[in-house]
Amino acid sequence: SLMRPKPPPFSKGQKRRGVEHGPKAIRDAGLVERLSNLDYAVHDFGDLAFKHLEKDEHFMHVPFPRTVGRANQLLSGAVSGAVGAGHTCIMLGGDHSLAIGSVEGHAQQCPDLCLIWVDAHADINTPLTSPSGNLHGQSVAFLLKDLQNKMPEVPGFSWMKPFLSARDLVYIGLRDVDPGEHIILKTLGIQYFSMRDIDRMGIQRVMEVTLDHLLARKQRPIHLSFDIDAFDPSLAPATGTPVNGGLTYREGIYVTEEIHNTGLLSVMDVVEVNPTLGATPEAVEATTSLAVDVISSALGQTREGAHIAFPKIP
Ligand code: DIR
Ligand code: MN
Ligand code: MN
Ligand code: MN
Repeated sequence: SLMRPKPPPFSKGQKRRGVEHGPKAIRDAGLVERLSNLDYAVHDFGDLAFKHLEKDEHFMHVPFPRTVGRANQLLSGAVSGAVGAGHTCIMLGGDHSLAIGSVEGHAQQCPDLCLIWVDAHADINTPLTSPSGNLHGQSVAFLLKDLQNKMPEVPGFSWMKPFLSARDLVYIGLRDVDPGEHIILKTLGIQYFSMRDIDRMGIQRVMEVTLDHLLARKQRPIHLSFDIDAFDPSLAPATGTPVNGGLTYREGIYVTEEIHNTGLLSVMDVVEVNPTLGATPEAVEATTSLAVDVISSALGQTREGAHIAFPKIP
């Protein structure tokens, strides 16, 4: 099987520059080598070339709507092409607004996909509920059919229609949810596991309920959208909106191991790694090598070890 890192440098879904350097930093941390060691034939598509549009006024208080919309349109085509060619696709961000194009492109090939969103944040604001205006806090709202009549027509996004049902989405790791987002989560009955739920249930039970919720009726492709800020800031300091009390290393890796074990992972996003925000080179290195670990784990690296079929003890 062939897997393809597809890293678009991009930062216009939020206000802190630098996150567009995430893909290079994750590559430099050895991603391709690690995946090759897992016996994948890795094809690195390189970076997509996103244009910054000169005329791109705010929509309401949302900055760069056309630039973000256009970038996601391009990304959608790239992800759709890779998945359509039969490959597992890794999308490196860039900020989390890129999940709009990534999930949309995936859904073009796999309309029955389900979505696991691992994040400190719910990213489900609409332009009307968003306190910041930033599109990286609104990605999920663009995807959901259930919010269609709550979403204004944002310039730059007329190429897409919402396609995902609220019941096909599960959140893991939430701990910074805006009031408008909380109304949406509760009103739509979205399945979520906040850090409090992880404390209460343990990550093993959380994954059992997550996979049961999404896959019990029918096995289908999984889109894993992993915001590095889901991890505790002590592990992933180089990110734009860190929130205390996040996933431990072991909880995060357990999530990706369980998703790998379904055999259904189809596309994974890894976003919000910002190498310009680490306080020290070590802080940046910790964050990028964590990103490599979590991708490797999602693609089958195990903690217990592994061997090819039917070997003999040497
Ligand atoms: C906040 C922060 N909920 C917003 N969101 C972030 O701007 O909508 N998402 N940081 O990753
Ligand atoms: Mn996010
Ligand atoms: Mn986040
Ligand atoms: Mn963020």
